[in-house]
Amino acid sequence: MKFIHTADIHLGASPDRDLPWGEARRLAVYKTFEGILNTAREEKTDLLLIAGDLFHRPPVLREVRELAALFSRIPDTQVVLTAGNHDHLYPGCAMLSLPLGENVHLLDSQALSSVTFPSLKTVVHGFSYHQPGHPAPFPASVTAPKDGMHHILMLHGGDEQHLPLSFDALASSGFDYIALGHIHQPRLFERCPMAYCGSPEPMDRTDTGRRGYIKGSIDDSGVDFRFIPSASGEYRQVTITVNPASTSAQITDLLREKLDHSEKYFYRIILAGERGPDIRFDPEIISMAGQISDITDRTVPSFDIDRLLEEHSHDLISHYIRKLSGGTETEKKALFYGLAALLDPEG
Ligand SMILES: [Mn+2]
Repeated sequence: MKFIHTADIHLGASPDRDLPWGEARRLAVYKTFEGILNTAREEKTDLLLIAGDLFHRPPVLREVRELAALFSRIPDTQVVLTAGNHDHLYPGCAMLSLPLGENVHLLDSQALSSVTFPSLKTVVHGFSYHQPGHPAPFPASVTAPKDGMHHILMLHGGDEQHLPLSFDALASSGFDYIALGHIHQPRLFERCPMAYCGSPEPMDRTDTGRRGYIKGSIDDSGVDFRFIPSASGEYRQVTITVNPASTSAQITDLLREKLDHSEKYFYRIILAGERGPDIRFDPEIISMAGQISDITDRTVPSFDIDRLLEEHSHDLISHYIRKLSGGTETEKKALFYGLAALLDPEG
């Protein structure tokens, strides 16, 4: 039995919508999902598991019709899905109003329920969110029935407000595979057949690193699963350590040289180190170096302490310097921040 495990597709999301590549990112979310369905069709995948947050928000009728049309492209694949915190169900919602297709099984109950596929010798268990939150933890007492069938558990959550999970309890629950969703970073557990597949595309600039889904198989000899990269875009974080001589133009040149300018990569830039006391880095200029989503300036101004003590021997500045000249890195930072405020001609 071959399966694909995905979650957190967030159809309808528009990552980086305020940036020049926003439209391309919006389309990538759709295209990558379409690509997973194509893979399921080409490889005759038996089971497609979608562990919550297929949509970015509860879908409207139009979106559910489009989804049903997409699922009709893979009639030989059984689709099991649950609603997550983003696309939670509610009475009369579009997801519950329209048929999704004969091959599609929405585990719509708030309580754990299941769907059985006798020809696959497989039972899939899961539940759907009916609210945007789920502070109640998943009961540690749930275990897989021992009836000769393969049992798969789908869960969406794992943080404090969304189904707190005990991974230890899940590891000994006896399920043949546990398909987790909600956390966008992929995580394959080593001690047991359990994985967060992660989102197929990064959803925002904090989603750094690779993104994809899980492909696996279960038979009487056991389970096998691996991560398959699928994202057409990737956010990367790059730290530039400046020195007192650095300028915005120099950093821009450095980044132009250092960054991979493939369309695939989007960069979050962190500036660290000591900048010249009269330097203010201009994010607009630095952003011209490539596909830069945001810049965080963590630099501290550098001061010539001996010269300042001499120049300000009779005022507040020298008093302040003496008070904070402890020598630890934290004290130095505090001293420099304070001096920047005290000496700032515009402040
Ligand atoms: Mn979620």
